[in-house]
Amino acid sequence: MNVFLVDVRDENFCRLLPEQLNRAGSGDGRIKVMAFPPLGIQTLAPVLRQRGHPVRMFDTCHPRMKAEHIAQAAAAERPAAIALSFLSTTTYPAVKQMAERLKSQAPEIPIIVGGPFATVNSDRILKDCPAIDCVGIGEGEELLPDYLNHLADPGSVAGLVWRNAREIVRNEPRPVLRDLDQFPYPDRTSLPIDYIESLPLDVPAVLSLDKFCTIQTSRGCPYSCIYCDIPSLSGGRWRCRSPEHVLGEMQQLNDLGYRSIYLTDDHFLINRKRIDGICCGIIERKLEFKWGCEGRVDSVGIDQLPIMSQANCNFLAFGVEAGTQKVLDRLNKKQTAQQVERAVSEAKRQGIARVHGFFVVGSPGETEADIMESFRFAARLKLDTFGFNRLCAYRGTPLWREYVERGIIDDERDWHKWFKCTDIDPTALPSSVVNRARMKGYALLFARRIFWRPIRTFNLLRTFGRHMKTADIIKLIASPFRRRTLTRKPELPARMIDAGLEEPVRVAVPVS
Ligand code: B12
Ligand code: SF4
Repeated sequence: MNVFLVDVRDENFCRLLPEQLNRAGSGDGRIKVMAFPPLGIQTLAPVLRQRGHPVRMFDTCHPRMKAEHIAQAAAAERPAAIALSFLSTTTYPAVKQMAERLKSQAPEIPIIVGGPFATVNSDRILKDCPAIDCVGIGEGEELLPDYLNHLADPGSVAGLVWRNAREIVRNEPRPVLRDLDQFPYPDRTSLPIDYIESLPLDVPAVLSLDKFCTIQTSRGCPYSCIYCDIPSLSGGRWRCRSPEHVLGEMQQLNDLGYRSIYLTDDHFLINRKRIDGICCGIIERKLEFKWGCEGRVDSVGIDQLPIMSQANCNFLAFGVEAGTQKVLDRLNKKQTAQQVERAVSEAKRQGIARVHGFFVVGSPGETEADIMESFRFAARLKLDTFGFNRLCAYRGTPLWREYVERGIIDDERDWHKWFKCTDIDPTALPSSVVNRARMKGYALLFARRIFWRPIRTFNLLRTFGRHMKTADIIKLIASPFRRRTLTRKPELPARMIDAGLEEPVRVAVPVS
């Protein structure tokens, strides 16, 4: 059965490569986009084909794969179903618009949606958007083929939430996949798009023009940081592919000419033996690509940094989050500043070229002094790059549930929104104070950087300089001091709107 697989993009996280960087333009109609590849549909396409279903893939970052083009193709080709894939809350309005457009053009073609946000909000999506016929919960490898084989009998498809006349039916759940080695490798060749390794910023921060792709070698995470959806998506369990299966895919990527690979695992550094197996394989097979991953600072994998470095790992991102134990504990991070220092130093000592720190500001209970301490902490660490984002609450996280219990969020009316804590939580500092502290913090961090680590700073700028115009590098450095304009901004909770409030009522200023 013919099926369309569509990755619906968040426009804030993809951008066509600027013309002047498109040196390697081959003139074959392929386009270059600064974005992560759509690994969800790339993963599902070959599984569907293996089960006998022809697939056509679309990625809406392509200028000729927008809603109108997909609607035209659907009207001409009449696929048996259209599957829309998307990751986060921020993309839901685009998905809704896409579904409405496709439905108006081809009403008889069923539309199924899936991905992390859809998994957490299935019933509500169906109530909210009549153009969407059903939602697939969780992993799609078995669910989607099962659905295509039972289009006339959706009640028999485990994991499906669907509309039966006006009633929304939630079928029995589908167990999570046990054997992740059983599936074919993702299809990275069908889409006419080259994905460029970049930072998702509002200036074109291209990291390299090497052939780039993502790979997922494990799923899930057993921790429970209050701002993270992953434990609720994975049931708090970590599952992995065997090193042999991963290496088979890596060999294929190497042979296809990929020279830069990013692991999108939620927690790659969790199992020492497995890291060892994968890294030894990369070395033995003489695979040529460089790769990067994310992990916790307290992971056993920190002991594997020497072999990771030998196996061409050149990028490692740690969730540092904050420089005070008080804030780390409030975030339920279950890590200490000492563990952060050890992990970052060890990564640098072992020669990992770029070590990145993710920080958050504007957490509940955080004071201005805490924010400044996070910046001072970042300045002490041997990090190469860092990002300080405002803490946000997404549905499915412990923080969201806390806000529902505290009466800040109305789950029924606010489910499709996401919030900056500073905008809604009276125990968080006001946005204006956080912005001011963040600018001050960045200024301090940059000054210390240039003074204490001039060579590293110069090398980093040189990396950017390889593919970026000087004007853009200046814009990039200035970007923390400018307001970023998102195409979709966080909203306010329904109760605050009812009460005509633009800020939470702060009865007392939080003290440290
Ligand atoms: C890599 C990644 C990114 C990359 C972007 C990837 C991309 N393609 O553009 C970057 C760094 C840019 C990014 C940015 C953001 N991300 Co992000 N990201 C991830 C991460 C770590 C992995 C995604 C991935 O590669 N998965 C691997 C593929 C194979 O899985 P998949 O796409 O989910 O597909 C599987 C299933 O979902 C299902 N499926 C998928 N599609 C369909 C369709 C149908 C019909 C069916 C039945 C099934 C199905 O089958 C697939 C195979 O099993 C996830 C965490 C996670 N584990 O999901 C967070 C995650 C999705 N991101 C998240 C967030 C919040 C964001 C941001 C909003 C962060 C921010 N404030 O800036 C932005 C928004 C980006 C966007 N919407 O495009 C949250 C979403 C939570 C929420 N409720 O919204 C997650 C869950 C992380 C978290 N800690 O909670 N992200
Ligand atoms: S932030 Fe990282 S460590 Fe924390 S629950 Fe999410 S994936 Fe796990």
